[in-house]
Amino acid sequence: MRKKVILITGANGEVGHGLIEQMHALEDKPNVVVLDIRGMDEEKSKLIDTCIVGDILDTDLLDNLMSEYEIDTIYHLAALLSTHSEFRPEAAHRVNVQGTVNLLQLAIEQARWRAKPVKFIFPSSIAVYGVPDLETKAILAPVTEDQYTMPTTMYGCNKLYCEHLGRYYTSHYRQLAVTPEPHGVDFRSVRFPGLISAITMPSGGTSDYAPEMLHAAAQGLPYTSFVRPDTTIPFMAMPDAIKALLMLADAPREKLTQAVYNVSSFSLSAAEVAELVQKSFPGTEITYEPSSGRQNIVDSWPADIDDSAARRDWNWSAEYDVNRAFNEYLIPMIRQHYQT
Ligand code: AKB
Repeated sequence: MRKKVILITGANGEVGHGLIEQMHALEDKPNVVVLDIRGMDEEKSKLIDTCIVGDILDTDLLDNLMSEYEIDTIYHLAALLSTHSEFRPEAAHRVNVQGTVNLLQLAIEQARWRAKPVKFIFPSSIAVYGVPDLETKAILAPVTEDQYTMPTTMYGCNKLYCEHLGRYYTSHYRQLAVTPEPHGVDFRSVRFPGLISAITMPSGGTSDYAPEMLHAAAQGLPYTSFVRPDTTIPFMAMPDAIKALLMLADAPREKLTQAVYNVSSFSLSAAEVAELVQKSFPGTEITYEPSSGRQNIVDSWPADIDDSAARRDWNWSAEYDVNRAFNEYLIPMIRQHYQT
């Protein structure tokens, strides 16, 4: 018999770490297998069953997973983020799109073997949006899932396309076959705003100025922001991001009316982030040297997103508004992390 497991790809990133901790804290702990090209930090390795060091583009490796495990749910977190993807667009396409197709195929194969759908949880991003200009951004009401999906980055294009692939694999895969697939992929996606963790630093994203500011201040370092002070996008504290993934994975299938859901908690300008950071770490020097390329990317992301579908279908609500996020999570945890 193959062992029943949850598979997490890209688990050594900031979302993966949070997810692994939460799963480990569950009374009914699942068996967790992680796949990450960088391996797993030692401390987090203790919380999982198996770590496979490898590439989601390695189809032999994925075939081996097939024979060893019964995979019940896949959290497919592995991706190159928006800034990194702009420097290596074709590599980003391979990892972000072909990697996702490989995992979707693994899910389909698994579903056939176990005669039950495999849940496929996919973090998407506000990078799927492309607001045409700052005038439009200034007057936009919170955007719904279907508005302004005209991304300007390779990462945004990749995420948007993979959302569609997930919907396709769930609802239309092999639609012309004589015998339709009775079981398949149960794809569910959340579109995250910029995420801020007190513990881990993101790398290669374009919303990174907010967590970078906070982590620099907590270490007594000055910070130069690569976006203007008025730059505004939605953010979310990491515990809410993990909560969203787990809630969506647990939601009854029949309640879900769409494949992709916005989730949101608070919007802040870079200057407002700086003010909150300086309140807790007085004297931190924060300056602004906008880099035109990255600025344009963040300017194309909406200032706020509408998450009413997630609220309606699976009772989503963020636990951390801006005050709770800073006063009860980010500041105390980051102080502990850096012992300041
Ligand atoms: C990035 O900046 O690329 C990510 C994202 C908004 O998805 N943090």
